[in-house]
Formats: sequence, C-alpha cells, structure tokens
Amino acid sequence: MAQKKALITGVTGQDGSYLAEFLLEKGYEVHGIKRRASLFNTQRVDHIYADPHVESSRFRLHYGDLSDTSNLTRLIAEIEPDEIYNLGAQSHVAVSFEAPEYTADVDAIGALRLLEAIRFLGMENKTRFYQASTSELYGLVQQVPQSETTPFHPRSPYAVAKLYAYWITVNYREAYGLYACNGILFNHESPRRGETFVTRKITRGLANISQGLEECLFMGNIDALRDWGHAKDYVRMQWMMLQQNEAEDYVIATGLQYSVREFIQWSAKELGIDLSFAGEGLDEVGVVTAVDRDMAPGLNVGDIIVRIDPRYFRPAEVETLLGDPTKAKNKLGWVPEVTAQDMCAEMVAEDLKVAKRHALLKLHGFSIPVASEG
Ligand code: NDP
Ligand code: GDR
Repeated sequence: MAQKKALITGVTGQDGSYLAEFLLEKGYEVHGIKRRASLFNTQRVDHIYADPHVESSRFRLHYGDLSDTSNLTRLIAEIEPDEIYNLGAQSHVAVSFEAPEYTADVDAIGALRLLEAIRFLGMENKTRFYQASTSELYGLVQQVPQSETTPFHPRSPYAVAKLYAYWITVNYREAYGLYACNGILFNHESPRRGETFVTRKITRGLANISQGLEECLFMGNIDALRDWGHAKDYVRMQWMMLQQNEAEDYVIATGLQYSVREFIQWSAKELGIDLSFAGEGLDEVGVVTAVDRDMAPGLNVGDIIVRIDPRYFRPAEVETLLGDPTKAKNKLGWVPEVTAQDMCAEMVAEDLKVAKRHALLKLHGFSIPVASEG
C-alpha cells in the first residue's frame, strides 16, 4: 500500500504533537503547519523533527496560518494529503472573550477555508477531513450525560466559533459527499497541556509551591465539573474516525466526572501534601493539613496555598460536562486507557522535575520563569 500523507494544523499544540507521533509510528508521511513566531514554538515536536535534508525524513513543517486562505490552499495543493486533521485553534475559552473576532476567524472560518480548499482543488474523493470539535458545544447542558444527539448551547465566543466549524463540516459532508467528520472531544490533558488550562495550571503551580518557588495558587471556579481524559488516548480515536467506511461524528469522553477542587487535592497528594478546603465563595481557601517535609520542604501545616481570584471567572461559565462515549465504544471499539487520576500523577511528576531544576537554578542565583496567568 502506498504511504499515506497527513496534514495536521495545530501540530505544535498538545494534540498535534501526540497525533504526529502516532501517525509517524503508523508509517505516514506527516506534514504540519506551524505559525511564524519571534521565538521558537516547536518544543512539543522537536523530538520528532528530523533534518529535512535527510531524504528519509517523514515529518515536515510548513509555515502557515488558519487565517490565510491562499497559504492553506497552496499547501493542500502541494502536499495532496490523504487526511487533514484540523486541530489548529485559538483554543482557550477565557481568552476567546478577550479576542472574540480573532477566535471566530481562526476557529470557525479556518475550518471553512480548509474544506473549501479541498473542494476547490477537486480533492473531494481523495482527502478525508477531521474537525476538532468540542464538548464546549454543549455549554449550558440540556441532558446528562452528553452524547452525539444532545442539543448544543455554546457559552463562549470559542464555543460559538466551534459550533460553526461543526456544522460546516457536516454541511460539506452532506452537500459535496466529502469524508468529513467531527470528533466531539471532552477535556483531555497531558504533561504537554498548555500552562494556562486548569489541570496544568494546578500541577505546575503546586509543584512550584512544593519546591518553594511560589506561595499560592490563585484559581477561578473550582466547583466546575469536567470529564477529563488523556490526550494520547484521544488522538488514537481521531485517527480511527478517518479509517471507517462512512464519515460520522463521535463523542470522545471517559464517562466520569470530577471537580476542579478534586483535581487540586489529587495533585497536592502526589506532592506529599494533604489539602482541605475551608470557607465559601471568594473566601474559600485550600489549607495544608499534613505534609511530607521530604517532598515539600518549605511547607507547614496551616499554610494557605490555594485562594480564589475572581479574575479567573468567565463572563459565562460551563459548570458541568460529562460525556457518553457509548457510540465510540460500540462502533469503533475505542476505550480510554488512562484514568484521570493516573494522568494527574503523570502531569505532577513531569512538572515536579522542572520545578526541582528551577529550584536548583534559583539557589545558584539564576532567574527562572514562574508565574502563569490563565
Ligand atoms: P493547543 O492550544 O495546545 O494547540 C492549538 C494549536 O493551534 C497550536 O499548535 C497553535 O499554534 C495552533 N494555532 C493557533 N492559532 C492558529 C492559527 N491562527 N493558525 C494556525 N494554527 C494556529 O490545543 P489542543 O492541542 O489542546 O487542542 C487541539 C484542538 O482540539 C483545538 O482545536 C481545540 O480547540 C480542540 N479541542 C481540545 C480539547 C482539549 O481538551 N484539549 C477538547 C476539545 C477540542 P501555536 O503553538 O503557535 O500557538
Ligand atoms: P475548558 O478548560 O474551558 O473546559 O476548555 P480549562 O482547563 O481552561 O477550564 C476548565 C474549567 O476549570 C475552571 N477553572 C479554571 N480554568 C482556568 N483555565 N484557570 C483557572 O484558574 C480556573 N479556575 C477554575 C474553568 O472555569 C472551567 O470551568 C478546554 C479547552 O481545551 C478547549 O479548547 C476545549 O474545547 C475544552 O476544554 C473541551
């Protein structure tokens, strides 16, 4: 069989990097679109990058942007991919309230630009298309758990943009017979998760606190409930969705739900810290009730290491999400392999390594990056 070619938008992101690894292992030639930035932005894929002068290299990066129609059309014409994975997005919900128009351009019209390029180039019968849809579409939830048939009620400019992308994908499938499908993915995380999403903010922040690099973690709505899976499990499903006889949309989730508060407590536990919450609303705090001083040398019982900061509240919140992955399980045999608790432990372990390195640097008078907003 001829070697397949895949094009990934968002290849420098969390999912893009895992998907590129996965497809390379499957023998694909993998092309990724990266944005021009004034600093290096390929840290997540540097380990799979090979010198393009080496002929056997199967991983190529191209400059591009989802806001640039001619760039996308040219790349698709040149690469002639068998599969396009549209993972690129302004993916932060809170940021989408700050930059709604940009988010719409990239997250909504970006998907249209790719679909239209496939059609314009006459590649409807060659190129399969995956759209990174999201549980944020459900927003103000109408049904528990949420499945492929649950009505949508988006609650942010991000989710509204993704709603357009969802429907334009369905529309190109119905109108032009394109193999185009939506993966409606619930939150998925990993050590490669961006530092301003809640799980990574917690694991990184608490790892820093355990090493004396920060004093307190400032959080938004810790009552929020999420269905968290591991990104590695979820990219496998993205590929599976493009290997079927017919294009269909699937929910990808674990079917289990936890609060942000619980995730904070699991993370603390991994660092040798027992944490209790006291107080209510804006006055709620996370207090150390027991600590392993070998693991978290500077901390004492009674220390307050979590506080609420209303700056992290969103103008409209998605309070609860819980997915029903039955269709993915029954039709594709997909089941997630990593639990939320194991994923949390993996994330903490990775962030702790970095925190220890930074603590050493600090001890020797070097400056280190610490704060992360989000
Ligand atoms: P990340 O934020 O980690 O990655 C987003 C990627 O998109 C990055 O490579 C980023 O580039 C790129 N990007 C941003 N803006 C543009 C643009 N204008 N043109 C081209 N590329 C751009 O997201 P994830 O990997 O977590 O998510 C992947 C996709 O899945 C996203 O579309 C997200 O909305 C969606 N999704 C994610 C879920 C999750 O829980 N992770 C759940 C459901 C859906 P750069 O590195 O330069 O910033
Ligand atoms: P989400 O992820 O908005 O679900 O979108 P995020 O991790 O940002 O928030 C999850 C929940 O935690 C609450 N929260 C906080 N969030 C952040 N970022 N920072 C905080 O300090 C904080 N405190 C509480 C949030 O309010 C929210 O309820 C992610 C993104 O990856 C999207 O691209 C994707 O589509 C969805 O998941 C599914």
